[in-house]
Amino acid sequence: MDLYDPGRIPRSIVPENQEFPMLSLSSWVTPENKYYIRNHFPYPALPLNDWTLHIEGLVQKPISLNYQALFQFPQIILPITMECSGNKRAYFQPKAKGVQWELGAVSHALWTGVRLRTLLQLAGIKLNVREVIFEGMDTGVRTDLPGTFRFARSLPIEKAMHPDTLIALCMNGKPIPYKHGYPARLIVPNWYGMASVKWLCRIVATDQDFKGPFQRIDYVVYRSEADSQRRPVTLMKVNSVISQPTDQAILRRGKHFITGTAWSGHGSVKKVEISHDHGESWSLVTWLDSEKKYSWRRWGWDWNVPVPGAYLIMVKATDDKGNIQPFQAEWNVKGYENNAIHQIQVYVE
Ligand SMILES: Nc1nc2c(c(=O)[nH]1)N[C@H]1C(S)=C(S)[C@@H](COP(=O)(O)O)O[C@H]1N2
Ligand SMILES: [Mo]
Repeated sequence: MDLYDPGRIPRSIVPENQEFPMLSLSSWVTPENKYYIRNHFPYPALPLNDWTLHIEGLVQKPISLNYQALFQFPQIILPITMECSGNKRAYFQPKAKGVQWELGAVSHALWTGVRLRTLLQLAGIKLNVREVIFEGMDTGVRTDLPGTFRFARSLPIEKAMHPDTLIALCMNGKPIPYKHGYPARLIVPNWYGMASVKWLCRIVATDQDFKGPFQRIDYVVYRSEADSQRRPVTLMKVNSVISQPTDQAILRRGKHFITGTAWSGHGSVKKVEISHDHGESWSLVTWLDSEKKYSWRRWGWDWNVPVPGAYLIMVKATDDKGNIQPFQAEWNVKGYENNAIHQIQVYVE
């Protein structure tokens, strides 16, 4: 164990919600004991030897596969940045209800598993299928509806058949840790984390629109109860954060290396700019990681500051589709998709 190991930052105990400590960003791949955790329900009971993944609904022949059987298919490995759509919710003004995530409801890991489409083709998915539903083993109650629910989400058929949508079995080269979805979880690159259903038990192909509460009530962006322009949360917006120094830090005069990371679910991050003069001038950062599909890119910037004073440091990312982070995020009732420019105040003495 390292002498200094901050672990994760708790945001709720049951269900367990914890952030990656962004200030400790030091590797491209997030270590397993720091990867953020986001749960809606208490942890499900651990499946012992009888776990099987069922694939049914509009297919020629429903199939059931056990853990060992899934390892017999070709294994794909992909590095992927996963961000909770509630990341940075704590920074909305006015406040938005829900877990008050600051900077760290985002992490980056290597996921290994089977292409979902390989399994759907094996089951003989029918031509009229429009959505594929994924059910987790975790269940619990909600405040807005009577009854017990399972965490379940659907994907449009095009995304389900995408070659990089995986039924993952390993995270960072080892079986997925229990808290991250052992024995198998869905991994949906580029989408916010809610799509990547953990503790998978059943996959159902359907020609209907899935109406589960985690599809229709949660993960929908709207500005007021009366808003008729509602849209589902899907791709991660271009976003970036400063990992060091931290907000309100007191620094010595001289040289500092400002670091952070940037990502986008719309493409790869092309440019990160930093300002220390309230946004009057912007400088390009230096990349610490190369450009890689689905992955965040850490960056650094040498700041030589001979003059004492208070400085506002801001960082702004642009992706290859031309999306740029806004100064202010689009406020919405549920507090999703906050990709506002991250700014910190530091004091040089
Ligand atoms: N079964 C199940 N899958 C789930 C969730 C959940 O509560 N239950 N939370 C989702 C959300 S909102 C996010 S952001 C990611 C978080 O994955 P992690 O806990 O491995 O970081 O898992 C998703 N998959
Ligand atoms: Mo999430």
